[in-house]
Amino acid sequence: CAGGGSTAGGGGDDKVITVGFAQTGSESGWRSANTESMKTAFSEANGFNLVFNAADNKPEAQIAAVRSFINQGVDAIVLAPIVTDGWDDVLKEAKDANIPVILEDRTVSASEDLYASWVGLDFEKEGETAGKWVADNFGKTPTNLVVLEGTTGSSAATDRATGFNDAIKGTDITVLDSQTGNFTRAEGKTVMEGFLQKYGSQINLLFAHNDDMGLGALDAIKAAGLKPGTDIKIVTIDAVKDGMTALADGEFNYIVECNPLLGEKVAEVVKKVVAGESVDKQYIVEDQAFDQEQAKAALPDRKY
Ligand code: GYE
Repeated sequence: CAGGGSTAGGGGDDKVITVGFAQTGSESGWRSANTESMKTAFSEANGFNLVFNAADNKPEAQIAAVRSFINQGVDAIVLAPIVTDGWDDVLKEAKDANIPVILEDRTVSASEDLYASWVGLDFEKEGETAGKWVADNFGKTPTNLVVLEGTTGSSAATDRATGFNDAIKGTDITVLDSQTGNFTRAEGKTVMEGFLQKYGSQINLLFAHNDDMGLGALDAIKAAGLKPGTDIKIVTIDAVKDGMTALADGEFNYIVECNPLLGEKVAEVVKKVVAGESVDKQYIVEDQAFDQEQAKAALPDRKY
């Protein structure tokens, strides 16, 4: 692994680039689509040798995976950090070993000079878009809300909460409860069951930080004899196929998109960084939002 600079032969296009990708795990439909997009972009046909690791959403396991990529002497590391904090040491080790790190999806709190670039989404804006819709539609009548948060300490959960809470400030909406469901269907269901036991039909509205937790909550709501989308209105983030189907079927009320198809952009950035070319510190991919009618129209062409 020649430290930095251009490789012999100039173009460098014919040299296979070995990339270690530290994925969070496989918690959601969004994650499956993201993993697939990354594997397609980092294929052999595109000049890559991909070493893939999924850490089952355990931060220590993900740090160990990055450390093992450093020991293997990969050409670049791509990291989808489970949580924001705790990356300083291992990112310094990568830097000392002259291995560039590119973040995808979520980001870290470590100093910017410890990574080359971040390809991600504006999570705060996603939360704000969800909150604005809630405020516009329910903000003027007393409305009780519960929240299913994403993984505690992840930038996706932290920033979505910030954007959402800012947008509902000063409205008649009361947050009855807010707990993590770790971005999974199973935990979304369990936590929603708890909310229903505690608050029953007082709950008017659910905001879930992703589709999967909202989909898990559907089971709990139906089991409690309530009608999702009617008795309890549901707002989520991601817009994966199953979420969009629930929206088109009237069981969800609004979804803010979060685009998981980041692979191509990440691969382009990795190629540039390895070739010693300059890249931006961050690339933010645009998202849209859907109501029930828009979901019906968009569903047939949905890629994920
Ligand atoms: O919304 C959720 C996934 O970090 C944007 O993680 C990602 C989030 C996504 O598990 O479904």
